Order: sequence, then structure tokens, then C-alpha cells
Amino acid sequence: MQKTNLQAVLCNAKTDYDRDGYIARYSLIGPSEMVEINTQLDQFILNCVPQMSNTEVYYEEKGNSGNIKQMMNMNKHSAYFRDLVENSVMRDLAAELLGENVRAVNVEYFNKPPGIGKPTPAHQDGYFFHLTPSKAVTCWLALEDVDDENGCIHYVRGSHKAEGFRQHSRSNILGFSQGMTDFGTALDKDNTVSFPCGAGTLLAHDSKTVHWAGANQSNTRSRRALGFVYFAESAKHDKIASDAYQAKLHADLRDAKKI
Ligand SMILES: O=C(O)CCC(=O)C(=O)O
Repeated sequence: MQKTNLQAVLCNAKTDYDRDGYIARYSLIGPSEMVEINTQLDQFILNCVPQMSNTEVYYEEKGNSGNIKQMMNMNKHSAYFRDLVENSVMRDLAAELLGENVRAVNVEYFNKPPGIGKPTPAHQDGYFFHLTPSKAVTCWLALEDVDDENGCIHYVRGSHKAEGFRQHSRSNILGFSQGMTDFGTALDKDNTVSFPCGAGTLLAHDSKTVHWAGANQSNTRSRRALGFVYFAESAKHDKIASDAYQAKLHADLRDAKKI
């Protein structure tokens, strides 16, 4: 990754993050590096996806391999994406936001294909993470311009400060197995901030920050992004519970013929 002015990126980052539960850095990654990332992504889809299991790649329409909706564990299949999550400004930022060393755990791809890309239900990432305490941050990188039409991210400002997690239950949206059932309170509405942004913008949110995105209503534009997940070193990961959850989820998805 090219050298970024780290000091400028980190300036006020922790103060803003602690207050709001997220930060935004517009145009953080320059155009030439975005070309490189997008080219690497195309290569990944060509070379790695055929080797990945159906629990790591989801399609918006089953059987239509042109419509990848989501990918997980890209860092486990590609040296490029491993390096990107391990050695980049995202990792420095995550450590700054959490106030301690971090473990890079996942690189994910989030796409909303034109016309059919479904909404991202309101959720808190920590609900899926099985961490104690829930200290983790997700960095979200826009791979192209995003807005209300193709499904930009919305955060509920300050929602990370509440005790525990909000209520979730099984959602029927592939890739987001749990959605909040109590979302939409006056407090949620009053504090919702939307993030239309250009390619190369990085958002970072806390594992307890409530967030969601609309469907892709454009028939011509996709909505592609990468997610980089970091756990605080001090947070204990309950791998047994996590693996059991994933196994049950994938069995259910297979039974429902969604994967
Ligand atoms: O890109 C999206 O629509 C959802 C992303 C998300 O939920 C996340 O990065 O935690």
C-alpha cells in the first residue's frame, strides 16, 4: 500500500470514534491504488472464487455466478488481501480506535448487484463476533461511488454506547444472518447519519454501532465495498460458540437451498 499521512488519518480519530461509534475518512485511498485494489479483486474472483466453499462466497441469485453478493475470508485465499489487512493504514487506524494492538481477522467483500442487491438489515457486528469484551472494529472501504440510490451505509450515532446488544433474530437476507428486531425507535431515527461517499473512502465502525444500508435501486450501478475486521488483542474469542453458530447457519442455509 502507498504511504499515507498516518498522522493526518489518526488526528481526532479516537475522540470522534469514542463519541459517535464511527469515523469517516474521505478519499483516503487514492485513484491509482483503488485501480490496483479493484484489479486484484477481479483477479481474486477469477482465480480464487472457484476454489472457495459455498460458505465463503454467497450469490445474490443462486446459480448465477455473475452475481457475487458477499465473500468472507479473502485474506485466507490471497497473499495480496492478507497483506492489505495485516499491513495497512486500516490496521493502524483500528489499533488507534481500540486503544491497543489488534488482530486482523477477516477481509470481506460486500456487493449489491444492480437492480437486485438487497438491503443490509440493521445490525451490530459484535452480535456475530462472539467476543468478550466486544472490542472490535470494522473498516469499510468504498470500491466505487456510493449513495442513496445504490445503497450507502447508515450509522446510528452513539448507538455503540448502550449496554449489551440490541435484540436480533434470524434475517432472511443472505450474508446477514441476524438483523435487529427492535430497530427504528425515535432515537434510532433521530441519530441516523448516512454516508454517501466516493471510491477510496474509508468508514470505520465499532462492533456495537448499529448500521444498515438500503437496497440497490439502480439498474446499472453495482455497490461494491471491502470490509476489514480487527479484534482487540485483549478480547477473548469464543471459537467453539462461533464455529457452532456458523455450522448451524450453513446447515439451515443449505436446507433452505439458499447456498
Ligand atoms: O456493505 C454493507 O452493506 C454492509 C457492511 C457491514 O455490515 C459491515 O461492514 O459491517
